[in-house]
Amino acid sequence: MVADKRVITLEEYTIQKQKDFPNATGDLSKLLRDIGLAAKIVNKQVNKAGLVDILGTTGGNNLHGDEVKKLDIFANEEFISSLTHGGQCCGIASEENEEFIVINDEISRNAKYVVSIDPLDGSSNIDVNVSIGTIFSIYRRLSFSGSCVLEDFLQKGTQQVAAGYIIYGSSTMMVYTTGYGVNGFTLDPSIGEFCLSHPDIKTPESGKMYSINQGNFVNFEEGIRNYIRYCEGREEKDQEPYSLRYIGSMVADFHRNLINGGIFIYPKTKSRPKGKLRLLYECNPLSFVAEQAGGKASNGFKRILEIEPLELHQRTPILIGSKSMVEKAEEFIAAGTEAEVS
Ligand code: P6P
Repeated sequence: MVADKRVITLEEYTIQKQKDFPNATGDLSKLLRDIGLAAKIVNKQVNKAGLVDILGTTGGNNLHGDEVKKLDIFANEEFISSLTHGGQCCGIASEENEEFIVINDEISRNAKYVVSIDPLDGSSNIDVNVSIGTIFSIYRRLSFSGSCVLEDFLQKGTQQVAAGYIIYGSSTMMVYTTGYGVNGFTLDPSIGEFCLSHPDIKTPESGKMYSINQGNFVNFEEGIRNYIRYCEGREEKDQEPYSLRYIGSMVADFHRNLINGGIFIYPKTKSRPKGKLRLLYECNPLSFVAEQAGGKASNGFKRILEIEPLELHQRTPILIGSKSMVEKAEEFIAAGTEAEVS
């Protein structure tokens, strides 16, 4: 019998998987499809960014002082619109908005999910045609009904119901987990559907690539500097040097390491003592995906998913990727910390 080569779309997949959960209402499936819809619309603009007047900046800066690119704003508005009209989400925390957004229409007001999102991460790469991405995290609300509240967003990463990212690269992919493994869907522009292309992704136990902004070397703690020296083959004679790959777009670096093996590190520095990357809508979602694919994610001392969020835009240092590489880096950090203390 000829194997069934028919593609499975994101919509079909979410419906199929829903059958595995008798109590499933279909709300999460619809929410994931709402995210997929916004991703397709953003993808269309990203792919022609050089041709229309959405390149360049708005001339403004976001609340974190980062220069805001027009595509940032477009992506933020698109995801907010899709989530608002989808009716499955009662609130949104976005990297582009200082406060969380309450979705208060009669359908969404009592929806059971909230979403934290970085609508377009790595946007400094937009004008130079480097891959960028969207990162999202979905939680069940803690408040019972009516308008969502801050506590609905300030939940540990272990409480995520689903999380994932879209990478707008040589192809556009949506990769996500609901806690039962990781699956990747590639956008087929000819039919306008995300199609299952990478079922049950498992990240290699180790790898030969490390991703870090080595330009900050002098500002890193000793343990990180020693781990970099190890990656360069200087620490142990039988250690083959790794390759340094740093795109400056977390989703792109993370995705490459997820598939091929590797480690991404954004540690604390003298100027950023809490790190740069955001816990709620960058580190928690990618850490959920990493762990579900057999990898690891920590702040050097503690599992990212166990960090208690205290504010929406909280930053954290992060080491994420192949399990044995993260553990090796943690050993260097621990040794470096001991040396500093002694
Ligand atoms: P740096 C992009 O601005 C971002 O948030 C991540 O996507 C990326 O990994 C990191 O910052 C790059 O930061 O300080 O190395 O330019």
